[in-house]
Amino acid sequence: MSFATEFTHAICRRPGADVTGGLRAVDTGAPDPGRFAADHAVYVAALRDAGVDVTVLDPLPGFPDAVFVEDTALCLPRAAILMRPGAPSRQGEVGPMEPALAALYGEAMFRIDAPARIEGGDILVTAKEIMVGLSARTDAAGVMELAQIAEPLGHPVRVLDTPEGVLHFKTDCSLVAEETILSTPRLAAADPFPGYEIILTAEGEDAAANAIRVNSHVLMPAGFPRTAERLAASGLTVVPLPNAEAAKLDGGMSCLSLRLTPPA
Ligand code: CIR
Repeated sequence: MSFATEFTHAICRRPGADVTGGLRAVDTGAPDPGRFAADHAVYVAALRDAGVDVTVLDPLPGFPDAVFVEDTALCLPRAAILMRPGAPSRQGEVGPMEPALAALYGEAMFRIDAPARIEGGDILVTAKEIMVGLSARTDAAGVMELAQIAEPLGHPVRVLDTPEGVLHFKTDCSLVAEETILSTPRLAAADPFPGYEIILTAEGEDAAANAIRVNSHVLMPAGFPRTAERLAASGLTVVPLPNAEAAKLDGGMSCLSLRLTPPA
C-alpha cells in the first residue's frame, strides 16, 4: 500500500442550507439540505470506519458547492497544493480551506496562480504518477503549474482528456487498489491507463465510477449492484453509501473529502 490508497486524515465540510443552489449540469431538482446533511454524516462515519481521523468543517455560507472540498486542493505526501477552480463561483472556497490544511502541512503549501484553472476532481493520483484530465474546469495552464510544483516533489504529471460532457476526469474513474482503476467504458475506450488493471463499471452504471479507496475500504455510491459485485469479486471490501443528494449536483465519493497523510 502507498500514499495513494492509505491515509491517516481527511477533511470534509458539512453542506449548508444553500447547497440547494449548487452547480449542476442538468437540473433534476435541488438537493434537500436535511437529507444531504444526513448522507454527509454517513459518509464521514464511513471514513472514520476506514481508519481516518476526519476534520469536519462548518458550512461556508455563500458557497453552495463548498461541500465538495476535493476541488479546492491536492494533498500529496510532502505538500498540499491549493487549486484554482475553473468555476468562478467556487474560487472563493479555496482561501477558507487554507487554515485547515496549514494545520496539517505547516509551511509545505503551494498554490496555483491566476489565470491557470484546475480542480481536484480532474486529478487522479497513483503511487507512480499524477494523471490530470483536461475539462471545462481544468486547462493546460493549470496542468503546467501543477507539474511545476508536483514533479520536483517526485510525482510525474501526465495529461489526459476528460470525455466530452463529463464534469471531471474522476467523475469517470477511481483508483481502487494500488494499480487498479475503476473506469467507465467511455473513458477506458481511449486506453488511457496502460500498465494498470482496469475494472469497468457495469452497463448503465457509469455513475458508480467515482469511488474512493481509503485504507482497506472502497467507498462507492449505493445503487450500482453489478459494479459493486465486480469490485467485490476482485477481493475489494466495498462500502455502498447514500449519494442521491450529492448526485443532483454532479458530486460523488471523491468530491466530498480531501484524503491525506500529513508530512511527519
Ligand atoms: C460543481 O459543479 O462544481 C459541483 N456541483 C460538483 C463538484 C464535484 N466535485 C468533484 O467531482 N470533485
